Amino acid sequence: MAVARRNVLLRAEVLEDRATPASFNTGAGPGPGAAAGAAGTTGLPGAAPLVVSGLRDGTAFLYASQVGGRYTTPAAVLRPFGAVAADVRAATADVNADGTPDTVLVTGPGTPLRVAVISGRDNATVLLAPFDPFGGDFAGGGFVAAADFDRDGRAELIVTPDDGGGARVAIFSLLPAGITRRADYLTLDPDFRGGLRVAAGNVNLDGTPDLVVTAGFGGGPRVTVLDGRRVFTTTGSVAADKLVNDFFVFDAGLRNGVYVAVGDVNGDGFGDLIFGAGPGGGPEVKVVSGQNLLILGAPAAVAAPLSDFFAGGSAADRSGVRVAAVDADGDARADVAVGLASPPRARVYLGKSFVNAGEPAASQDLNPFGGPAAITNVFVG
Ligand SMILES: [Ca+2]
Ligand SMILES: [Ca+2]
Ligand SMILES: [Ca+2]
Ligand SMILES: [Ca+2]
Repeated sequence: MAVARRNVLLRAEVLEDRATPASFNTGAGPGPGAAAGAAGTTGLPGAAPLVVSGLRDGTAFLYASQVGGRYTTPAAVLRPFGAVAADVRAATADVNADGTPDTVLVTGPGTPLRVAVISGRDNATVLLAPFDPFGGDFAGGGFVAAADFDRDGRAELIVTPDDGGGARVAIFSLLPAGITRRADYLTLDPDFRGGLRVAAGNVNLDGTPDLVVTAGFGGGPRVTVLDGRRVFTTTGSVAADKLVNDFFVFDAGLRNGVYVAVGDVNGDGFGDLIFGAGPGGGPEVKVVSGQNLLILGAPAAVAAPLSDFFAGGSAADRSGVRVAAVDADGDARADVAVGLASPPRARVYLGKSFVNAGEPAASQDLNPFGGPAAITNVFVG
């Protein structure tokens, strides 16, 4: 069976002439004289796109990376679910093994949960038409990550429910025969009803991406790290299937959950865990060394993070901060994108700009939302 390419629910437009300037905070990073390349849809070779979303109209803005690791103007607006009154969340990875990262999207709260994949080749072709990953039209929203666990070139889709959906993880492969469920289990705390957030990246050095899940709304800042070699076979709660024991990354008394991403920020080969405080908390970002996590254990690694700061410099913002590991400049260090609410924007820090535990002096702010839109949650992926 050919991969479904129904276009009925897709709206994508190329925005090459969209005048949405990005702003640069030039600390130790690339100077203002560094030329930003012409905005294109393919981006810098070796780098990957960034997806920014948060409008409650089903849209996501895709930025292609440009010279110097910059994202200039959106190359496309993705709207695979049509005109839904919900935000969307995204992740990027090569889902169909054509060498180009694709965009995996999931709906937020307020509409029956759907997941879709848009080809990165043209940011228009529907590789996977919207489907219900859990069945039952759960309307509480979800989160997605994408990583190639079985290393066949096709990134798996990992889906977790948002608030009200339980501690559930479902993993799918988009095979030539169609979408295939590879795993579906409860993890972290099977009794928890606040949903999970999810990320994937190779934390140890075995070349297989690992799966990191964190508690959602109402949960403590608890983290589970599942060995990527066991994500298809684990029951979700066996210690031997985890790289480390579960741990708390912020004060265990907090009840906002935590956002998470995985990327090798310091370039030592081990994927690092990038955490963002949940809604209700300040926009605290904490980067924990994957190597320290594995060698020293979680308490020591969390106590001495690679980085720990309030994004945007304000602890007064109480909307939390969503995080993503991206590859803006194609070097060996993961770059970090965060979603901030006041004012709504995404901020991107290049990995090389992390020189101490404070907020990197150099960053780039992106606001694709068209003015002071009333957005409380800015998502990055
Ligand atoms: Ca692809
Ligand atoms: Ca795969
Ligand atoms: Ca691994
Ligand atoms: Ca690392």
